[in-house]
Amino acid sequence: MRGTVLVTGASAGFGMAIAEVLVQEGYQVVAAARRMNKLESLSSKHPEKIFPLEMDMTKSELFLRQLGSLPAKFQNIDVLVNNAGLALGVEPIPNIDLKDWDRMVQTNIIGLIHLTQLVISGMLKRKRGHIISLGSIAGTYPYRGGNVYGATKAFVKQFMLNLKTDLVGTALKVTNIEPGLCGGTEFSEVRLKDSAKGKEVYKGTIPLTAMDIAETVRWILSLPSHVNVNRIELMPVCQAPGGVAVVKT
Ligand code: 8X3
Repeated sequence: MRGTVLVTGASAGFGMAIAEVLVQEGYQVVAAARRMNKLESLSSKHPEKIFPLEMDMTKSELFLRQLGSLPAKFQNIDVLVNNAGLALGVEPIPNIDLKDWDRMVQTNIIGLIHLTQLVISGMLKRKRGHIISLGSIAGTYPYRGGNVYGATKAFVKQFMLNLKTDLVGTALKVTNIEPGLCGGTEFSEVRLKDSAKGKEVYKGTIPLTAMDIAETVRWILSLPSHVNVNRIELMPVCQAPGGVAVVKT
């Protein structure tokens, strides 16, 4: 067994693909998310290797108890994959819903930092561990309507770089993965609050897939113990980082 991985947001998309790829790779996985039915069907495929854990990223006050309730063989987390996160809304300011902003901050920032802090203490004691977060290109490149979503991902990027800096001199690794346009997940359907419009986003493109991200995680974890990937940015060939806005009057 290669080690124990805790993947948040494991009920779909990136999280589910990462859980499946890492099980193939010889890890055992704690698959965390709100939707237990999805986690249970994932874990039924690999009952010895995947433990479903009900976890809502907006309820960080429960994390300590939830981690403490894990079966003994899943207690020592070697790799934390902070995948849970969401975008809500695509409208530019001021056409936003403050509840959406709060939920993104609560999930993408507060939940992530609280869980990371809890898991790191065990990693430091065991002198072994890797924190991997799913950031986004939106944390680097602004775009209209990206407002708080992009800002949460900029936070994640800087938090991960600062975490690496605080942990230098230990054996722990820290990585931020920053994907661009990625299809076949619930991301755009959640963001647009509309399934058909969410699918429309990818028409005429060949986006990244959840499997591309899972393979990136597999590669990062395969590197020798002295190599740390601080940040890795991925876009599909059909996307580019350019696009500085100019409005002519
Ligand atoms: C979202 C990336 O390119 O879909 O994290 O806005 S993109």
